[in-house]
Amino acid sequence: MLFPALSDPVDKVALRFGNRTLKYPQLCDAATRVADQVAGADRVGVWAVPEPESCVAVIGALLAAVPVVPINPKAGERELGHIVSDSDPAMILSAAGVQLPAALGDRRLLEVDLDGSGSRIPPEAPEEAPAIVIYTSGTTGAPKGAVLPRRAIASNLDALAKAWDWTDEDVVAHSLPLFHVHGLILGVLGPIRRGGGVHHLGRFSSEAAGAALSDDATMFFAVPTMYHRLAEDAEGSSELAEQLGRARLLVSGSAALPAAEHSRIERLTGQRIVERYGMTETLMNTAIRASGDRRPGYVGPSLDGVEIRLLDDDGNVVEVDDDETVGEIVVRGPNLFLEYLNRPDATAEALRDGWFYTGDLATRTPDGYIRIVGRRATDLIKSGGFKIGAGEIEGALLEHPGVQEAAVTGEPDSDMGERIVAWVVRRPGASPSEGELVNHVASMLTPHKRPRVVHFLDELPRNEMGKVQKKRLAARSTAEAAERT
Ligand code: MLC
Ligand code: AMP
Repeated sequence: MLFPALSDPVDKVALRFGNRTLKYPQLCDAATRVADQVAGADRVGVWAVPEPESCVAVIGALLAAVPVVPINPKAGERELGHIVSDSDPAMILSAAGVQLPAALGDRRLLEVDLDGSGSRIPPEAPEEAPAIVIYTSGTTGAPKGAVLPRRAIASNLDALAKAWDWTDEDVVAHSLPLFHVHGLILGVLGPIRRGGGVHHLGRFSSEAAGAALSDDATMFFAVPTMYHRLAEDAEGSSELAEQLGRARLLVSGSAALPAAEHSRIERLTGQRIVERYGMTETLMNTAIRASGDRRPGYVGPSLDGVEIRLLDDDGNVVEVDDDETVGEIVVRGPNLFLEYLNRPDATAEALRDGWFYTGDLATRTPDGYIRIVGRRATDLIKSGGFKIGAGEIEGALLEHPGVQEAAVTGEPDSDMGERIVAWVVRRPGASPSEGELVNHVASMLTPHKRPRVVHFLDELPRNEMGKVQKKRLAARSTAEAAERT
């Protein structure tokens, strides 16, 4: 059963978004109502605004065994069009009064009623049934829909609960978006599976995070960009530092937390952040245990039930756990997704003999601690914890009439981890500005995929095969940055 706490709901807060709260009995009624309304649908979309309706929609559809596609409400026309045509949802569930964009076409809209009440909780679906389809970027092309079964969600949340002593007494505060694994599965379904609370802050701010931890929250989930901003603010606010110090657990994930940031938070707040490492397709693979050694720069040992191997360049298993020999992380276990929707080719490439090839490069210590040192693909960028494919942005830039050639790289950024940089050759006679190109990408895809910097060049550096030499672009950018300082 995915949500045992809904079978016999107790009178305590399940969801809190600002001053809107839902207790378990109301959540159970409203979600059961959604389950009645979507029953029999092949798949439904959820317009994933950070409001309780989005959570009720997802939980209700899961009760009805109807697979859910959470949709980024800021997704641009191109991305929305792709998600809707690829996943073909029978209807879109949303909060009342939301204006849905034309790119959703003529999909039926269903407004979630928080005061609704349904008949009864339907019988539980089989463990292998698809539960959630999450769109995730690759190096090229449009995002792929990773189909996660109920088994992956349940087993992974239970493994995390064991790792973190996570119980129904915990309230998880966060301000993560509800259309990715981190915010939706860990940050909403996690607490509800435990029978605990979710405290969503809406938009991220250090002040809201501090206030939640002074109030009801016991755990805080965030990406490294947020911890960077918290550390910056806590430098000047002993009140914030003290509030962060009250947490039972501060958890970081979705991108590498620099060891220096880990130490800075510890110096300011007395808290040692717990890191975990995962992916859309695998959910969480490793985690530092609440009672374990919280080593900066390490994402901990594998979670219970999850097998991790490191493979060298020839595909052989790295047998030495010396924290020096680097290999690609491949993963096997109940946490894995089923497939990429409509993409058997991509599924076969990523999932071989039951092992998922993550593309992440790492070392392992003799006591099993994984240290992530890089990534196979240079065309994947992690910015603010969002995974972004360079090819997707290049494609969008090339659709601008003023752009003749485009290349996109990721560069180190102290706030975002990596920032998206575009290199553009303009068409003769055309002179699109940086702002125009940034807005073009933000509206076609989504604002978080927009380049933060655009360089205009006469030509892109290419090798004899005609391939753009991105390393030379990155070197050029580093040299320019050095000149500016
Ligand atoms: C800016 N904006 C624009 C714009 N420029 N809108 C339209 N056109 C433009 N040209 C808007 C944005 O929409 C946004 O609005 C606001 O301006 C600021 O945008 P931003 O600069 O992109 O946001 P920023 O403050 O930098 O965001 C930082 C952040 C965010 C950390 C809050 O990156 C974030 O939420 N990251 C979380 C990513 C995440 O959850 N990843 C998990 C993936 S799962 P508004 O209204 O939105 O503020 C995974 C697996 C695992 O990785 O292991 O967890
Ligand atoms: P996504 O596809 O958006 O789910 O992103 C998954 C990727 O995020 C992984 O393949 C890693 O590259 C990265 N990632 C997630 N958690 C961590 C972490 N704790 N440290 C380093 N990288 C991470």
